[in-house]
Amino acid sequence: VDLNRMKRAAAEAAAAAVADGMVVGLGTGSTASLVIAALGNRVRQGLQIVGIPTSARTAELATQSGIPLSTLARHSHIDLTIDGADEVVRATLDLIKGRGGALLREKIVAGASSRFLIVVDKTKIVEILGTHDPVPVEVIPFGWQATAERLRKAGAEPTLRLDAQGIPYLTDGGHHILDCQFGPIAEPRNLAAELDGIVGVVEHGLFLGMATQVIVGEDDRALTFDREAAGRNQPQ
Ligand code: A5P
Repeated sequence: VDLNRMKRAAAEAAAAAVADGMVVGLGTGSTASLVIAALGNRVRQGLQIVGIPTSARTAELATQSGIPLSTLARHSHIDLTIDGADEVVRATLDLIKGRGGALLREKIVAGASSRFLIVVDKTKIVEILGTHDPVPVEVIPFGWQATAERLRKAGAEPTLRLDAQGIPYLTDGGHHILDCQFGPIAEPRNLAAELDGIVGVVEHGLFLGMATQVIVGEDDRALTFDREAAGRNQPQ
């Protein structure tokens, strides 16, 4: 399978959903990077947008692509955010995110957006969250071992994420990430509530009821799945 082709098909379909005058949340990861490149091309052809980046890495990429950037301080309302995901349940559009380490800013930006559009290749589609991927949990470095113990009691097998040099990974917010293997997650809402209640946890990668649309790249085609508007955008 040619993953890049699938990612590009989804990314280009998503970039086409952006219109003049929009405030656009810019996601993080390889698929989101393809969206940023496609938007950069449209900006060069005259599209007028401002981007709100979800990571330092994305801010750099967007700047290189010629997309003007802004902040939530200046634009508290975002029209459309386009981001990748690590796992997607097609029936509910529930997600796991955060393999790229940007989950906290991604969740803040998504929560401030009218529409939250996800771009993935078809390998990300699962029946049940947790099938392939751990849930990334962003934690305060102070006492992270105690937080890991609490997560273990909640059913996780936590692993401290390391960077390429083998030292604990630091997020843009200066936190660590515990990649928490739960196995298939039967009740993601219960788990999200439990994680939210653990002291030392800053945020987790369960994005439930937030995505309004998912575009799935399948070879050269892009398939779109919508979610009803009811009850959306409640960050969990
Ligand atoms: C970043 O923190 C993640 O939430 C990404 O959205 C996710 O890892 C997707 O990245 P790829 O598009 O590179 O798979």
